[in-house]
This record gives sequence, structure tokens and C-alpha cells, in this order.
Amino acid sequence: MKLYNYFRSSASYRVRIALALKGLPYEYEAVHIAKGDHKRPPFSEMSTDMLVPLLELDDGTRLSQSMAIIEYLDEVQPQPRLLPADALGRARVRGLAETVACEIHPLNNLRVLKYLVRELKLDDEAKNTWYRHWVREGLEAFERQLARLPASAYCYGDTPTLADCCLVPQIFNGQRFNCDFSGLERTMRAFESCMKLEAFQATQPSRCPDAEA
Ligand SMILES: N[C@@H](CCC(=O)N[C@@H](CS)C(=O)NCC(=O)O)C(=O)O
Repeated sequence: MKLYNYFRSSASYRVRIALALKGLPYEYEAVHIAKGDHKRPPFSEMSTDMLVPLLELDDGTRLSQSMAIIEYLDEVQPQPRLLPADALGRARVRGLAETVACEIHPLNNLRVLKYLVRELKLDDEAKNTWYRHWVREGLEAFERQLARLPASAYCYGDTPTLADCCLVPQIFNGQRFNCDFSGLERTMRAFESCMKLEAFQATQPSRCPDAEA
């Protein structure tokens, strides 16, 4: 398999974590989205949405959207499971994962931040205030969900799930923008548990082949 991705892309990092947890080998294909390489051939010709990540399977089939990719991987390589065996557990994990992937991330990705600056003429400080506001609000909702679940090392239960695959990259991203994580006790405990695992450590942005200082 080939993973077209970018070291700082949190949606890409989600998939890198899932591949690492499952021990699936892949080729790392860097797409420099900050330089616009995702909008130019060859990537623009292979990707329908011109977004990373894009996973190319061994037979050439290409999959987009990190959540769909991770669910696909979980179905074809079920161990270790990233979604619980029971329907209620899956709903809980998806609820947490989507809080990050659908509520926080779409407001803060590269094209939205660029639009705020280039088209709406916000300065850097205003852009960063926007970013921090939506991350904080989303993570507070995430924390409230965790607070209603039984105590656990990770977001849900004693092994990492899709929720952790989404949470950890979001925290990394938030750290770059100096977000306030105070009081998010369960959330940060889950983050810290994940960061004790090699699958999360080895795939973090600074350890990617295309990492920049
Ligand atoms: N919902 C998509 C989001 C993909 C996405 O927005 N990727 C970002 C990087 S994290 C990207 O390619 N951005 C390019 C741009 O915004 O122009 C997923 O989960 O894969």
C-alpha cells in the first residue's frame, strides 16, 4: 500500500496511527500541501477531493477520507480492533471520533485558515483566535463525553480505538497553535496513554520522512 500524506496533516496522522497499530506496512508518499502540491498533478489527478490522506491499495484502488480509510482497514485487518465489538461501544467511539473529525477539524484545516487570511483579510492573531476557539470548544465537548464513560486509560476502554486515532493528532495540531488544554483531564490522560505506545510515537509529525524543523 502507499499512503499519500503530509507530516503535519492531522487527518494523515490518524491513518498512520491506524496502520501502525495494525502493523500494516506501507510506502510513505509525501504531498507538500503547504506548497500546494495537492492541487497539482500528479496528486490532483489521483485524488477526487485533492486532500490528504489518500491510501492506494496494492491493486491500485484509491481510498480517500481518513475515517473511511480507517474503518476499511479495521474491516480487512480486524486485529487489533479500532472499533468495539458491540453496537453501543461503536456508537460511543464514533461519537468521540466525529467530535474531532466533523466538529473541530473542518473549521481549522489549511484551506479554511487560508481563506480567513487571504479572502476575509484576518490577521494572524485573529486567525489564531479562531483556531483556538474552535479547538477549545470541541475538546470541551469531547471531555464531557469522556466524563460520562467508565474510567479508562484510553478514550474508550483499555485499548486504543478510532477515537484515540483522532484525538492525538488534534492535540498535536493544537499544541502548534498554543491551545489551552487546561482542565481537560480525561482527554489529556487518554493522550498521554497513547503517547506511551510506539504506534503513536513513531508516526508523529516530527518523525515523518518529510518532517521540517
Ligand atoms: N475529512 C477529511 C479531511 C482531509 C483534509 O482536510 N486534509 C487536509 C490536511 S489535514 C488537507 O489535505 N488540506 C489541504 C487543504 O486544506 O487545502 C479526512 O478526514 O480525510
